[in-house]
Amino acid sequence: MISDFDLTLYLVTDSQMVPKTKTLAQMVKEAIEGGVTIVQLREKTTETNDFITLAKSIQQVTKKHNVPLLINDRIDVALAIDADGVHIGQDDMPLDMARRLLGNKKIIGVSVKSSGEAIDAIKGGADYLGIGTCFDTATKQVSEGDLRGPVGIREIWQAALDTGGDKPVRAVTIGGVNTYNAVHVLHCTRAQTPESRALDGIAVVSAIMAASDPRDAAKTLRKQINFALCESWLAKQQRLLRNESSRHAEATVRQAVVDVFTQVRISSSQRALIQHITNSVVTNDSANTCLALGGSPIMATSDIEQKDLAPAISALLINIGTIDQEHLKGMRAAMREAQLYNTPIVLDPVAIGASEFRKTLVHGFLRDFGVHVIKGNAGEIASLLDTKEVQMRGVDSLGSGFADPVAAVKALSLRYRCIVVMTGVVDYVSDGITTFSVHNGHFMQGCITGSGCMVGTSVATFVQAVAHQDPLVGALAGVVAINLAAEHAARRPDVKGPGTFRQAFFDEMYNIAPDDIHSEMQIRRLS
Ligand code: 3NM
Repeated sequence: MISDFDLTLYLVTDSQMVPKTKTLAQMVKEAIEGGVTIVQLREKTTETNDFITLAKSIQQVTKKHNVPLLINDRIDVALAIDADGVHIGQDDMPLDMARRLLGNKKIIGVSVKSSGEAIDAIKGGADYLGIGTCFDTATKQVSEGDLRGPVGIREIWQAALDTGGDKPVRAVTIGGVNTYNAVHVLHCTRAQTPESRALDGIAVVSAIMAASDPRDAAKTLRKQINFALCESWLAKQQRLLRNESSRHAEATVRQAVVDVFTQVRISSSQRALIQHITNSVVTNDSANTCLALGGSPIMATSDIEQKDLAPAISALLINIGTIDQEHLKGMRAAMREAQLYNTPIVLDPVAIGASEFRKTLVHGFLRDFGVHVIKGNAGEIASLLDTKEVQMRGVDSLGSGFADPVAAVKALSLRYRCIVVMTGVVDYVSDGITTFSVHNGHFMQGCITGSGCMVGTSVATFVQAVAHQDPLVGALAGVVAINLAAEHAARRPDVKGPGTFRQAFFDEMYNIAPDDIHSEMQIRRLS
């Protein structure tokens, strides 16, 4: 078995995408200079002789740069030019025959679309897997039933890892992967065991082959991959999991929450821009919440301006409360751009259980975009988990909630590889490994409309400060800060009911100080 090759950025060629001014060999050369680590020559319609000539010209480039060249499907062509290996699909020559013909010194990769195929390929001695199809793609005809999304890809990856045992199991994913979604794909496909292992890389065709500058495209992709595999909080979490299990000790987290709160407050001369696309009931209250807590709200909903806004934004809050087609377009555009800058997204799936439309829409969001935080009440979390344990009526969660709330938030967090905040009389905040409960808050919050949405704003305002270090702490700071402000407001003698509470609530959000957080925060580590 060969394992000394680098799958980080895997280019699959398509000569039909090459512009008239360039040759395929030039494109491959530029792509390698930008950071491609392995190349697969894929020619579905080229005659054998032309294929061999083309393969030789590409091989000159790959050899010079010390990058392996694999041939798609055609073992005869691979043998003829002494390529580094082949990539075969399920309908191509069987793996054992290919291995007999090529021997043990050549790389053989196999396309797999299911756990069963992955298990067979691993048992059969494949050197790596190409797991597909991640997203829809214009490059290859893929039936809708073969689209897996990152969560589906992860299930296959996990099955491969479970089968491999001591064998070095390696894989990339393919299909619609590009600079916008590379980080999300690599995050969300992380297996649970061992130690939330990530895929070895991503395979792309059009993201490089159809780019006007393949060098630049490869460079940006490498930057995103590096972020996902080395610099992001999930990469850090993976490293920590290996070394230390008590990183989220309660005392450490308490201090970290105070620190994040202080950091957001003292930087108010350089307030972080918190972009909201939210519902029409709470827009004004959310903007005021953000401002009072130390952020700078921006409530731009049109899809047309998201590209311009994205570089300056520190966090994006998406709240589907009063969703319509225009807002939906704006939300998708904003999330797409946010991904390019690795800007944290806080998703509030308001009343997701109320209609099929909302459910489909949110599941589409979670398939296509990586969110840092999902915030919802028990009914919304239940709907996302596809359980009827907690029912909803309209925007409200009914009954006493989950029998095991920790298990619920952990399950959702592990499913989407994000922080989950579940609001209620007691709030729960989890990163899938560690879960905290928050016992601050006041029943008056339930007497004004939009108090749940304000928690979303608060979480976005604080999580941005530590989104790539420790978003669990940022989310906790957001939940604690707003709940403590509610307690302070409700205690005031001038508060007589919802109207005066609402006014006092904003005052107290503005007045709350790090010392208050330190002395009045009520959090408990539950797992
Ligand atoms: N194989 P793009 S999808 C060559 O699912 C290929 O196995 C796939 O192209 C699979 O990066 C695909 O342009 C095309 O979306 C991927």
